[in-house]
Amino acid sequence: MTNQSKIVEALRGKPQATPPLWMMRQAGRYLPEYLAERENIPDFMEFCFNADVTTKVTLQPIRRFDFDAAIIFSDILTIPHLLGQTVRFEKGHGPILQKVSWSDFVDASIDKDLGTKYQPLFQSIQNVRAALSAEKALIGFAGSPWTIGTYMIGCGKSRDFSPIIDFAEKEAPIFNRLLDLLTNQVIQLLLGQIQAGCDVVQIFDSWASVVPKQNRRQWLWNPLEKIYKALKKVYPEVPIIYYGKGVSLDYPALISELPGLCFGLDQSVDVSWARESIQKFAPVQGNLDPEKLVSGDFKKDLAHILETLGQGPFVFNLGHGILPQTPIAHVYQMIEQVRFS
Ligand code: 1CP
Repeated sequence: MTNQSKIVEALRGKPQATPPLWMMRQAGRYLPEYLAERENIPDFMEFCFNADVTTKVTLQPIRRFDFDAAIIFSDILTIPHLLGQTVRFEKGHGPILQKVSWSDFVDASIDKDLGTKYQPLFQSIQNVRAALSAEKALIGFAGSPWTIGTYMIGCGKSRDFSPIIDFAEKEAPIFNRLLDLLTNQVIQLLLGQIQAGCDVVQIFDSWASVVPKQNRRQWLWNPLEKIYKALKKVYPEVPIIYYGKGVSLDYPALISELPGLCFGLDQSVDVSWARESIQKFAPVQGNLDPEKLVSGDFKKDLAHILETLGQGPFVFNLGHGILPQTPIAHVYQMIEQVRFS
């Protein structure tokens, strides 16, 4: 059965009278009910693999705000963690990944099947899908191979990406094998998520823009094409959203290569340009600045986004994840404006 929600319809190219909406990182630290659940399970990876709790927190923003889609609660770093590069989160630090020897790691990981280990996630997807009404979509996701790779090689969040680019260039054979194995893991994970009940999938490429122009084909677009083709072969009707932060100028070239792919716009993208260069040919999603949602000064920007993109195939979202310090009252105001203005 294919999903008929407004989001799925929009992502299949049909403009909606009122744009459907959800928010990247909508289940998370700005919500007191999420923080309360986190208190009970301080280990973040343990939290991610507890089907009962991920079911609950995935549904929290739907119950509170009635968004048009739920995004399954997990993290892009579950892949390295399950492959054996342990991921820890320390308060105020972000992720810390274990140091590993890359040639041993790649040799040991190349054919790993993580299907069994992902059972709690798939269970949670089944639970959430069963709890959602038919007009809501359930979104699955993964990081892009490049973005996951930056955390793996940098052993956490990088401020300076030059050591990673150096590694990718100087150790090209091993880096390319790592990207290949991540590409295969992302494919298996997304296929598993769709099989379990996700109606849409999104690929988060939050660090796409640090890739030098001459390396983008190899490090970003070839892996994306492989993922796109593998998913379309099995599930041609399931929309795929590519969110590449800071690389929207590359989108027009991807449209003809990857027909039907939907594009996430970050807050730096000029929406008039996006309408002419992207949305005439492919559905788009975005792009209110998350900082503006914190300050509350977003009415004009939001109106401009709706006016410019609202007539075409469009899903309203933020330009990046909601920030933890965002006042909840502002989220209600944003939704009100999208739905009733
Ligand atoms: O302390 C906590 O409670 C952990 C905070 C947290 C949360 C709520 C992390 C750690 N991950 C998540 C959930 C998460 N991560 C979702 C859930 C679904 C949703 O509601 O959207 C998603 C989609 C992600 C994706 C993710 N994780 C990305 C891509 C999107 C983005 O924001 O750029 C990235 C880069 C990560 C890595 C990660 N995981 C967690 C943190 C704090 C980070 C970012 C670290 C950094 O700033 O680099």
